[in-house]
Amino acid sequence: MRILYFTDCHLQSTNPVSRTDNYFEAILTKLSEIATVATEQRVDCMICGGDFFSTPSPKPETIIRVIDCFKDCDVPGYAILGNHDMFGQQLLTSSSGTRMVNLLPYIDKYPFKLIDSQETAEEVKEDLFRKYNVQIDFQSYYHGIEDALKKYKHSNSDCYRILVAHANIINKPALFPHVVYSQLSLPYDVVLCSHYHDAWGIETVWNVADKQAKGPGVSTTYVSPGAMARVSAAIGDINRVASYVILDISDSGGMKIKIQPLQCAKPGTEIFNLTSISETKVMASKLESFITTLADGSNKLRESDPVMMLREFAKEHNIPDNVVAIAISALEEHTNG
Ligand SMILES: [Mn+2]
Repeated sequence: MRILYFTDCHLQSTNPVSRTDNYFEAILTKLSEIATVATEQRVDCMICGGDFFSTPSPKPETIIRVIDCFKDCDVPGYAILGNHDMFGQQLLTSSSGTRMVNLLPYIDKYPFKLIDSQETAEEVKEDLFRKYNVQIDFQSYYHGIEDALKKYKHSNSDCYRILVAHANIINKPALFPHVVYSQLSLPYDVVLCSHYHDAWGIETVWNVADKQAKGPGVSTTYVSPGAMARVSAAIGDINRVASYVILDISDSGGMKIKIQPLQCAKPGTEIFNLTSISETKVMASKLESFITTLADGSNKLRESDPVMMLREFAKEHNIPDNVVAIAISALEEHTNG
């Protein structure tokens, strides 16, 4: 069985401030390439790990363009919902039924079946998967998903099990809610990662001592291709090559996993406004040194109101309000010890 996996396309019709190219068209070109690869490589299905859109209310013309990208592709698609696909991290409900994402299951030509299961992973029981002795559990995003994943318990099974969950499943601890590979005790053979945009690559954790062993459950392979979208102009986004995964489970039980770069993805240096990034860095370092001066407080500054001084400094240097707010909270944190 061959599966094409990609995640976090963050399709939106407006251009992120840091991008200099046409972001909308760039993502659609990537989706067209996904459709072509799926057809040419004759994969059995495509899976998207969530955050297909940047909003739960994409415009109708955005939906039409997505349908258009996949019009010549008859490979079945499945997608879970990421935090960007929903409002208030809530399941699709009738009260939120006016959002465009809620209408997608009713559009025959929409190329992805949405699996909105949140609090427990839902096994999608399709003949396609059973034929290959593969079980795929899908779990859309919800608040607290990472903590819940740490408590997952499953019975053993003799089929290959794959988890697709929109959560920060990462390979080392971080400051945001997350679960690291070693905290998961799962019977999954493959975990397809999403949500966290950086790419960690492919890492196998062995569940048995014998590393030559083969068959379901002997190891868990975490596959992190990174987000297909590059929105933020953070270093990770500038350096990352947008990629997808080809997962191949052979009838004899062998598994091959490859992360493939998208041919159409341009280098980060060609799509971001690097001047604005360096200006932001200079601004941030100016603010940082000013905060240090205030926090040291070894002179008459101690007698003054540091927040007021910071505001004056920001005004003088045209520093945006959101940056000032971060600086003030950092200053208060520092002052309060
Ligand atoms: Mn996300």
